[in-house]
Amino acid sequence: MVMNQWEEFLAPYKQAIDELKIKLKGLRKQYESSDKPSPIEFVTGRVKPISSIIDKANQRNIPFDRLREEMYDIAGLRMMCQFVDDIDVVVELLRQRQDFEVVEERNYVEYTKESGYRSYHVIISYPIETLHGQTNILAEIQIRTLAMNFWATIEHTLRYKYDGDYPPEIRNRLERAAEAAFLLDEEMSEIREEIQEAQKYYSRQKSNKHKH
Ligand code: 0O2
Repeated sequence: MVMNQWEEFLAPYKQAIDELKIKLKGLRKQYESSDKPSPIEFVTGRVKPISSIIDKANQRNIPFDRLREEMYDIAGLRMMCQFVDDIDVVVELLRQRQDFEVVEERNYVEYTKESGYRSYHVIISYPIETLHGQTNILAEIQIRTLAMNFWATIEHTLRYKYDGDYPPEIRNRLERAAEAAFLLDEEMSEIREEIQEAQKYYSRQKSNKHKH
């Protein structure tokens, strides 16, 4: 494909990212103006760089005329959560939306990848309005905790440097870091329960005081 064709091909993906970022960030804003704690910490989105699309298409033998159907993550969004339990809440919010359809879910939180990667992937079919009518594109939303995101970001950088072929020392450290991220998530979940119990306790005390 020449540059003009790429621009034309990527235009609906760019539009989808712009729209979805506003919509998903809007969810967080709605939580902020309610009295419920937000399960969403922050949202990011990007259109996959052309060079990465070409690399992935070559690795997976995807012909360019099948990219729209077979490459799910040309439009990619990430929703970061503080706690592991928030991930299920966010996934349920996505399932219930009327403005797109969830077409596939991949649960790498329960089924950790061999690399140590954890994240929940939701693939959606998203309708885009263009001058030539409506067209549906696929987008991938990755939902993960801050700890999962930290690990995945570092591992992704190293993956490029070593082309996935890590020296044993680095591989070992990455495994340990994945365990540490997992433990960090567990510890934080424990603290969350403590906080919620304390909040319940104090609100009970307060209402008792009012009664006497
Ligand atoms: P980018 O844009 O550079 O992040 P699979 O067949 O399972 O290998 P597939 O079919 O592409 O992979 O889908 P999958 O696994 O659901 O999602 C792929 C994306 O998930 C990747 O995109 C990463 O963003 C993320 N991911 C998956 N596995 C790992 C991993 O081991 N480490 C890290 N850091 N991220 C991972 P790309 O294509 O790498 O592109």
